[in-house]
Amino acid sequence: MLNYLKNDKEIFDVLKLEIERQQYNLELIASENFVSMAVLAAAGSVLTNKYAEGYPGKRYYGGCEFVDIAEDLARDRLKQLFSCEYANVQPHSGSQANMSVFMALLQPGDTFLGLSLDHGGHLTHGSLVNFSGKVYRSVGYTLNKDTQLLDYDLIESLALKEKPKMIIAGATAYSREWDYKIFREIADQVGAFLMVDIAHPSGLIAKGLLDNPLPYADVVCSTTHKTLRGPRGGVIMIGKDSENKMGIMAPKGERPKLMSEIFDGIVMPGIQGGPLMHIIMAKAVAFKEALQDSFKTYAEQIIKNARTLANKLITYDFNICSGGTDNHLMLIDLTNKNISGKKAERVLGEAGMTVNKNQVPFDTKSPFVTSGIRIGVPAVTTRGMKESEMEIIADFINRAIKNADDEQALLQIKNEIKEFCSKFSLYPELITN
Ligand code: DSN
Repeated sequence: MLNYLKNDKEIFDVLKLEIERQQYNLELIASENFVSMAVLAAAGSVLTNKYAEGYPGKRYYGGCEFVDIAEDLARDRLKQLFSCEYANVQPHSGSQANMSVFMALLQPGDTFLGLSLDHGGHLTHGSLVNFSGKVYRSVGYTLNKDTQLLDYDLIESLALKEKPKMIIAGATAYSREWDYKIFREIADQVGAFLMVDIAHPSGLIAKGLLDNPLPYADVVCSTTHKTLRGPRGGVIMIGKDSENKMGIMAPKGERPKLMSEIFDGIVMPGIQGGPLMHIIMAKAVAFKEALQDSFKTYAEQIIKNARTLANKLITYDFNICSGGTDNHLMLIDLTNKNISGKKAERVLGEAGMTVNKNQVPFDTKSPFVTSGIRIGVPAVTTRGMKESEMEIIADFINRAIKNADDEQALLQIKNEIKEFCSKFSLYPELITN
């Protein structure tokens, strides 16, 4: 692949350095993963050349007969993965999938509930700097201060008080399981839509290792590039399609629109134009991979690895929020280690480990500094690392945080990690070609 860039020295260097960075560092960002060569090939294919506004069989451009097959395969495979009746694979990102739901179900100014960003939510779940908090009236629910777990009584009382039109379940930095049935019951009490954002755990849900929200939610959104290990992108799903619930009257003599038709119309032409057909084909490839039994083994290993890493870090006196993890990530409150999340991110980076600073529940530090870091294991698990490697990684993390101000010690760890990573080869084809 590098060969094709040899006449553009600056960009050649960027790609080479990034390939090496991925190869020789420990990728511990919870929202990242390494796609297969097949996904990479599809994402880098000639389908990038094709305009295909519309949907299979109903496009605004000619020449779509082959990309139609790719999109149909992506939709069918996604429906099979999550046992749902409707799938839209066109959203360019998780944020755009979420924006489609707001556009479909709410009117500007409507109230909705979402987990506060500083308690593990997402920008699109109501942050005031995001469209979700600017266009709509967002009310954030928080975690329980003592347990750092979801507080369903609090969510219920907030729903009864605020009478939201929609409730969002889902997070980017919450390591525990969600009770979607309770969310459904709360939503039903106040007549709200229930949207579930499974961007992070979708790969684990697809294989039945965490609860599937589709039977409970009106709509479920996800990204495709985290635990699902596909190309960057978003998807929207509905468990059981039905007549629209937004009171949109059908013109006389016409049947009412289905929810699926409303979502299709919002994604395109509502907020997007031409779909990224190369990415849609790469999604289809990734969904087929996720349908294999081997993906269940992978997903199980993610959970084992996250638990092992969290438990080992606890033995080094790291404070894991909520005391542990049920999924692929953990949030670490570093207050007792006297280091901010911002500094820890830099220090771990210097030692060859990539993480992100993250606020912890009830954090007193700003999002730019933070008291914590978020760690995830999907990417290192893709590389073939197992429980014994997680113990070694915990040791690397502990040593780096202990030696935060010792450049020599951090360099020593970086060298050890480089050697450690060499045993788990990543994209050898890309380094040599
Ligand atoms: N930025 C993603 C994450 O890291 O969780 C969410 O969009």
